[in-house]
Amino acid sequence: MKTIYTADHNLHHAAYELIGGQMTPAFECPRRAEIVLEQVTAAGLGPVIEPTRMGIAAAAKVHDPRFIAFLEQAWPAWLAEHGDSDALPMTWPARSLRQIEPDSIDGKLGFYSFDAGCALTRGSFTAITSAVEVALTGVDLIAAGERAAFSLCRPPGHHATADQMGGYCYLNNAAIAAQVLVEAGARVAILDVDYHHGNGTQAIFYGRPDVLFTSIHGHPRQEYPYFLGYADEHGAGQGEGANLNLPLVWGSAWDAYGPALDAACEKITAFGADTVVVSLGLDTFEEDPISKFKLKSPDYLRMGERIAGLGLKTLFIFEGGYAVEALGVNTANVLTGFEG
Ligand code: SP5
Ligand code: ZN
Repeated sequence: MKTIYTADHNLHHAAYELIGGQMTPAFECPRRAEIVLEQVTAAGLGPVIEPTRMGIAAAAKVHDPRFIAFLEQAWPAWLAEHGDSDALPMTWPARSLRQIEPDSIDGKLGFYSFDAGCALTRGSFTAITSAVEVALTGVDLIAAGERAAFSLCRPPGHHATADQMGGYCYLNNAAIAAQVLVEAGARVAILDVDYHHGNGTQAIFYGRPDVLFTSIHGHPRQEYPYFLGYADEHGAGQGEGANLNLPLVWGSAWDAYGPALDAACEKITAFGADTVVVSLGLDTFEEDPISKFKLKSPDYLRMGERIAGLGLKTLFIFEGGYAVEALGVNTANVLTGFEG
């Protein structure tokens, strides 16, 4: 299958994140995409192509245009206020507070985020734009008749909601791709295998019957994003039944993960999907520095085989995974297992 990639992702490089009370070098770093590119190439999975430069107009199909405008305009405002340091929010419109967008750049950063995991830097918006283009070029390949494609994008997307960034995610690459596929006539299911619940993707499609969201992730009682991802979230209104969460406890290995993946795949088949968008996070790996599942490198071959067993058009979209040394091999293993 083809991999879509551009070096533009390097323009987004946060210096630090606050984790466990310490300023720590950002886990979501450019090297992640580089090592995946190296290993996808080494595995001989197929050509690597540049994205088509179509811009991000399609992002407004799932995101609030005011949020997109904020992302575009935040850096110059931050630079004028604070100088050339990473733009980070520190105050949020939490339960007792008013939900009104302020004029202050610090206030806007809080208004349009749900955590402090999303630094904006000088080149971030260009990288965010390129990630959407990488995802949408994958859509174009599928629409043109390819069975599968791999959108190797950074920054990731699945935590981003219609109007909030969080969890290293700014625009929701997978949700935008799924929406464009739906509008092209596909019946779309999303399979989110990132270790963290895809709260943004779930929220975007929660009231809709036409897109199925399925996710296997660390249990929100224990794990980020803490406030969504429970098993009793089935969808709302017209979307009732089109959401399936399969939370697993810390320490889960393939013996628990494999049956959860089977359950997600059975739901996708019952939904009658003809296309699956895979939010491909590799932070389920046993050596991931911020996660607590125990998948091993060969398990990713089995993951790819099981996804191929759906027999659907498949768009893989890169999400998380922070054990950088093994990240390339683990990603290539999913795609190799899929190709069979
Ligand atoms: C796309 C994606 O994978 N985003 C993940 C964002 C996670 N941010 C919060 C991480 C909290 C980690 N806490 C465990 C610390 C282990 N020392
Ligand atoms: Zn993750």
